[in-house]
Amino acid sequence: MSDTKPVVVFVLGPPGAGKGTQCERIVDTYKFKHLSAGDLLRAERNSGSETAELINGYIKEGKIVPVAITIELIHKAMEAHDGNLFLIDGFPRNADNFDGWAERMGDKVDARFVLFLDCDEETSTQRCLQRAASSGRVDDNVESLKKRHRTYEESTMPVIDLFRKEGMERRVDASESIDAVWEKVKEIFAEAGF
Ligand code: UP5
Ligand code: MG
Repeated sequence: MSDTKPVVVFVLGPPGAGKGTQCERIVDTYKFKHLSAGDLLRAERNSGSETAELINGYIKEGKIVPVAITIELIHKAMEAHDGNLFLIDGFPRNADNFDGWAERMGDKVDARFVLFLDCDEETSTQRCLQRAASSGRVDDNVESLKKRHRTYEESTMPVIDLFRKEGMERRVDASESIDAVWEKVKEIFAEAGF
């Protein structure tokens, strides 16, 4: 992490909306560091650390891992990076995440906006199921997906509403093609001066 306050853009949206896909393009074009909270948690789970089993249980059930664990992983990953631009993908996902971040990181970063990739449940479920054969994810199955969607509606949508009230939400219709979504994402990043 550099000496000036790190710039953060959050990326939120339902499971399979294309957060990771669009983040890859943002990284290539705007030189952000991509930190997917889900990827960080899966890596921690695979490391066999003392929290591994606990994390796996939450992921399988589509529940949100206790905030202290997630923030610790994000903070460590930020400190390990030299640059100043961070895309935080899939976080904050509930009120606890939102408050925990505000308390621990709020005054340490310059949070610019939230890219909200929005699409309906049917579209996002189909995308995750298509990906299931290659993803190896314990939560890419119909049962886990239903739970992930309920968690998204009950816990994450209220957080997106909070960002909207703060004027930080930038919504894109993510049900379009990857290229069409990318065109809209580029407009948002250009408008923000990146
Ligand atoms: N695809 C992408 N865009 C497309 C498009 N426009 N048209 C057609 N196809 C498109 O994309 C999913 C699939 O769709 C891919 O095959 C892609 O090619 C295709 P992807 O970019 O991977 O979507 P993404 O939104 O990143 O989906 P992901 O499954 O990663 O979203 P989730 O939010 O469900 O998963 P995440 O990894 O963030 O979290 C997983 C779990 O970790 C959570 O359920 C929770 O248990 C836990 N978690 C926490 O507890 N706390 C956190 O802070 C974060 C995660
Ligand atoms: Mg993802």
